[in-house]
Amino acid sequence: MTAERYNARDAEPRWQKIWRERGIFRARNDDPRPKFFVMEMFPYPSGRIHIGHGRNYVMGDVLARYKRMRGYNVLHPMGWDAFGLPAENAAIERGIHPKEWTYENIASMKEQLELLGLSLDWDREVATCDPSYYVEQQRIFLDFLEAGLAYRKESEVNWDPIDNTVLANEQVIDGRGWRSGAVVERRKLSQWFFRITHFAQELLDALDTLDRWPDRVRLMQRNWIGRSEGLEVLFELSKDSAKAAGTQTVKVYTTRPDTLFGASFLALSPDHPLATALAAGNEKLSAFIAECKKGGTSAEVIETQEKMGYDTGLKVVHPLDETMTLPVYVANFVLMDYGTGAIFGCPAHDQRDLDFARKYHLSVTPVVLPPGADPATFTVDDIAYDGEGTLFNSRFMDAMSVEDAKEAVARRLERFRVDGEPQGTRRVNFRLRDWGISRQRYWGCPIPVIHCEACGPVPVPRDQLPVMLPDDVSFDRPGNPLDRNKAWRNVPCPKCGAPAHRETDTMDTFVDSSWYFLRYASANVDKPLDKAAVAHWLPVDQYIGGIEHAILHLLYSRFFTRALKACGRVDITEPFAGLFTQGMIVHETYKDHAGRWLFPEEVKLLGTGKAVKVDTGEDVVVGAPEKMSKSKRNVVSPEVVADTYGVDCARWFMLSDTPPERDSEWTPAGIEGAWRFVQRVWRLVGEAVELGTPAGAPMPEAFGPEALALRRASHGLAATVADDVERLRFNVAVAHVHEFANVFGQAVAAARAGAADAGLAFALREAGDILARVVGPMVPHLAEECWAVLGHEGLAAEAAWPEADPALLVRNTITLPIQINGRKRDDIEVPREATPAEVEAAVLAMESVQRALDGRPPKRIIVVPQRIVNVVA
Ligand code: ANZ
Ligand code: ZN
Repeated sequence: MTAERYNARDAEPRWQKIWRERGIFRARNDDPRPKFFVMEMFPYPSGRIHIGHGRNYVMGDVLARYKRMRGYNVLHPMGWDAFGLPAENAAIERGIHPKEWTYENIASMKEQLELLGLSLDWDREVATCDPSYYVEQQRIFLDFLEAGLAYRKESEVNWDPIDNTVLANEQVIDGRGWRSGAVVERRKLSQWFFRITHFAQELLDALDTLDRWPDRVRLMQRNWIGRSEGLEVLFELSKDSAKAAGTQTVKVYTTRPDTLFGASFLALSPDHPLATALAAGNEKLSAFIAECKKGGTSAEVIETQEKMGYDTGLKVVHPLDETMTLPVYVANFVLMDYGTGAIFGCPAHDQRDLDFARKYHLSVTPVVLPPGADPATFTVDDIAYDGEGTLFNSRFMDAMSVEDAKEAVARRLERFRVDGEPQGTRRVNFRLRDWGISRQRYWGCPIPVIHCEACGPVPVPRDQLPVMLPDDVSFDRPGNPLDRNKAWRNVPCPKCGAPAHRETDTMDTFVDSSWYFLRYASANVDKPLDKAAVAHWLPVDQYIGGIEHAILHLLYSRFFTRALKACGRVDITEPFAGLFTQGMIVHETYKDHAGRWLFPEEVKLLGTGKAVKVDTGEDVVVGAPEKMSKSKRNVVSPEVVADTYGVDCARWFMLSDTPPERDSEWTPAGIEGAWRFVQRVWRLVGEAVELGTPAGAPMPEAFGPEALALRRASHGLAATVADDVERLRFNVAVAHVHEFANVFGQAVAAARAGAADAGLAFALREAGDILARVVGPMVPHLAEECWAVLGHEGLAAEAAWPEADPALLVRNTITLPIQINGRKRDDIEVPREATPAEVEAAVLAMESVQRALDGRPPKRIIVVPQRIVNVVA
């Protein structure tokens, strides 16, 4: 008989070795079976992983293993998002070279991932910092450049005036440089951009086709792309102002032309050409504009900073009433790169405008009346009204709806002419900006361009790619070490041969992650972007990752496939057919009295919410469960779990109880429950071996009730877990396995009690065979061990998913007794999920009930769900 206990510590490494040696997770491009491409977002090699990182990999792995058993040619690859700032920080703080730091982390994290028993094709592993990866990225850059999809323009960066260096947004903390503490300024630099806006409408429209993406993610993308339909309106400067300004008109963009009679000012962006022109002779205004540029470039900074304005003294004429004029301000909340860089402000109906108006004592005239409000008394105090309503205080628009008023103004202003131009022009705008990819950093993919004084930016000839990152760099001074590396930087111009210099900016690391899934498909180093291989594997059937990437990464990837298609490099448009965003793993936090965070293994839980330190017995402060993170030490390492319980327990636990999209709490009780379950499966399979028929025994002619019940449950399990896994309802699959284990246990007890006929023996063996395979994707090591004791030759990982016999699929019905006037008269079989009303109707239609009622309607009928039906005649 089988060993008493399942010994995961012995079994897990043994099976992992066998999987590795037989290379069973390697995917071949020429495999004739239908393909299935599943991947999880690749990790940043930051150090070591904890169990909180593992959940999405395990989910992807369950699907990969399941699909393999279903006969698919599965591609389940892994790689490393290996460029980025933390490697440079390690270099600065600890003097270790970014490359060394990164590759060491990759090595140890790879070991940890292997420990989790993931069925990955490591032959296709990529690290984005490897020249064999980024050489193709440089070719792609040149393709984009040739196609006009990459270009150069001036743009703002965060500038640290003490360290004299450009900062990444995450290096700006509360408006100050992370190292120097200096107030960060905005500076203009010439930078590289990808023209993602070229695809704005398409990226938006195609969201409708992504029906296997969460609605939430699609909505976030839709808002990010931010299509809006509005009107460009020309405001004429008053005569004196026009003379002072040297221009006749200012063009604004508005999505609310209906509120024009509520306008109380015009505002220009500090970067608006008119503001620049006015500042030329005006020290105060230049100082104000300089002030606006403090605090960094991130959207967050710009949106939350206090509204500031400068009154230029200029006046514009109201386009619908030439007797009215409005003051013109320069204001910090108007962005130059949206619309026209100028707005009209309507304080009653826009919060920013209202804040601004209150600060500068401008009038607030409501023009949209909320439903049910009284026009005589309605006012706006400190909350602008941006809802629907009826126009008032608006002359020809009075009593119109917002929609109708927008149309009425647009029609009117389209007809008016200013200098021969229509005063109003309908315009569609997108919030989406072109993607600035230049980073003034060392640890990134070099941009393959050489700057020549005579020729301008010249692409590096393709036969000179890759432009390799130099290894000899120092981080002893702030700034980008590539700028200081003369030997690398100074090169002759490829065009004219004159002395020139390399582009020292590197690419945003989001570029690296925008096409790695294509690289997985083309695993051949000589053909890193193989059209045929991409056509074979793409789109990714199931992509799994965190919601934090819902916008940028996914949008950039969707842009990349389109841009590559435009360059003739691939034939696909959408990269990810299915997307799933998993919840996080959370864990309690522990602190000692000195306020130091403690690791869970330093803490002994006493139940009742109390805990003490293992070594000193000192009380520990237990905090609420939070996302596992290194900084709070509330992490569990895969090694510790593997050593104590085995990774199958960890896998089982991560899949249990909580729906996969929700956060799940890691608890000692939970992992112990998983351990007991693993042992239980092992025992049940052992019983099946002992009490069941040998492998391959013929099926008996007939089955008794116990055998039939078990067979129905086994086949039902195969069908329902298949369905659960297909829909990524892993917690439901786990619940179904638990239910089945109970039925299995009862059958074993019956067999032990003497009911062991040939039919039951067959059913027990079948149950063991089915159970071992059904749990295989979730607890793969245990499954192998079970499969082996059941006497099978091959690997469970390569076994076929058990086909459920339709004849045995139990219908999901229940039988309810029917009482009439307190006496049981009959039974009724109804679907388990039938509503009381449905049950009632079915009962009343029964012949026996109709007879008992003798043609009269019942006085009362009471359905006790799942229990009984009482009819009072
Ligand atoms: C007048 C107005 C009245 C506006 C009102 C809103 C409410 P979306 O929908 O996102 O496209 N706007 C236009 N260009 C701007 C810029 N460069 N920087 C900052 N704000 C700008 O937003 C369009 C609205 O945002 C426009 O409509 C404009 O303010 C403002 F009751 O015009 B609105
Ligand atoms: Zn040149």
